[in-house]
Amino acid sequence: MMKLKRQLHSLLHRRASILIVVLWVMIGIAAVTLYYSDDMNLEYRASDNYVQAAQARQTVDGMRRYLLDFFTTWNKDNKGILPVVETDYVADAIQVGKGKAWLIGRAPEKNKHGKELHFELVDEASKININTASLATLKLIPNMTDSLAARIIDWRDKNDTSTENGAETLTYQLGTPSYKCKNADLETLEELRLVIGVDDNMDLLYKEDTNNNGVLDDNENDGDTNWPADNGDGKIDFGVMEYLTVYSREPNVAADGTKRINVTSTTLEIKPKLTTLLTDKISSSRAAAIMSKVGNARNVTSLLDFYVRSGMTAEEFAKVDTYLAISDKDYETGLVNVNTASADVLTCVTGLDSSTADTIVSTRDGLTTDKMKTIAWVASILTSDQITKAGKYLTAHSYVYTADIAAVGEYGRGFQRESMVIDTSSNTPQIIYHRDRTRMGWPLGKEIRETLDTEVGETKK
Ligand SMILES: [Ca+2]
Ligand SMILES: [Ca+2]
Ligand SMILES: [Ca+2]
Ligand SMILES: [Ca+2]
Repeated sequence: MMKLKRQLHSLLHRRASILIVVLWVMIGIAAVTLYYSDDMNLEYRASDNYVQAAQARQTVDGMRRYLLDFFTTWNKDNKGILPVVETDYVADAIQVGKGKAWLIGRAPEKNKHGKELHFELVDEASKININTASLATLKLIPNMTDSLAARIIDWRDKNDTSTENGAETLTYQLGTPSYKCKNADLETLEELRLVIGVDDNMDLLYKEDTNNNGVLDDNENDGDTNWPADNGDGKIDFGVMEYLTVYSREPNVAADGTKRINVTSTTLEIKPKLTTLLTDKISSSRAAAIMSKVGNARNVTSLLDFYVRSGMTAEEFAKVDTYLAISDKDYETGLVNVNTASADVLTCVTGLDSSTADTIVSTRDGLTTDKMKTIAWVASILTSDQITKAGKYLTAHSYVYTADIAAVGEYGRGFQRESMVIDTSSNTPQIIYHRDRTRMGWPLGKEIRETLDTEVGETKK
């Protein structure tokens, strides 16, 4: 009997507790309802933003189609030539359906300390190729550490012999989790995180530019107040990712689809091939004169070297440039484009130094796009020693571009950011890398945000 009483009591008690809980929940719901009914607009806006987020994604897709279309047409007459923003394509506040899009670019020389956003495609040949760069070149990259440079070399080289300060499988297997050193090329830059030590020191990758827009945002210049920690000196300090690529390559195929002639070849058939080319594209008398200069030149090291030795004018060289290569490989990987690389990147190239890099950058500012179509314009800047050492790492062509697309939906709401790498080296341009970077946050700064808000205000009046 006592037991039953106790059970009943406990049951009632529990019921009472449940009732109290129910009451509390109801009061809670009422409070929440009151709170939100204060601003009914909020729920409306949430569903509205859902629609506009979808519009922003559609806008990115529209941009993707626009760019693939653009390069298909561009390739017909200008393969390997850098298209000029605003003249050849658009990149700033482009209306796509109900949304708008921007191509986040870089202008390191015009925009030294990262104050202003710049809109353009990013030429992958404006960066150092992490798979072909020497240890010395890697070490010269701003904010690179000697040990990371050595570890990159060990990560990609096929052997298991550690470079000084480097790390091979033996070291990787001591870690948790333990894995092997890759001993092969990097396929994406994100793969850097697998290189030992990088994941514990992510700062190396992006430094102050945590949203990777090339600009010093407020939180990137306020010291420790807001993430990330930065030095608050009003200048942008980039991580190593800014300077690196895995994509730069050019096909050893001329614009008309024929295989390029390797000017560094010492085989006998080169001479008649070159003579025919020069005769067809320039004239038979000039072909004879040019061949008398380069015909017996041993050890031509690069196109730049070939051009200088040949005694051609820049105009003559422009007529044959697309038919010439410096190897028999299908692709030349990792050449740096003198038309687009920053002084920081050019300084890293074997054989160049920072004062030469500065001269290259200041000289090209005054050049017409026509002059920039070949590498000839650099000949007067470099010493013959520099031509021998650096010439083989330089190009004037670009085939691979990053489109870093930021988009909003109608009324400037909703937001989407996607990066894609477009390889234009075949006749059909292809997207070889694609990444959603929406979670990196708003990359377009305060001004564009305000402009979008003002536009909405005007539309709703
Ligand atoms: Ca290795
Ligand atoms: Ca930034
Ligand atoms: Ca900060
Ligand atoms: Ca700084």
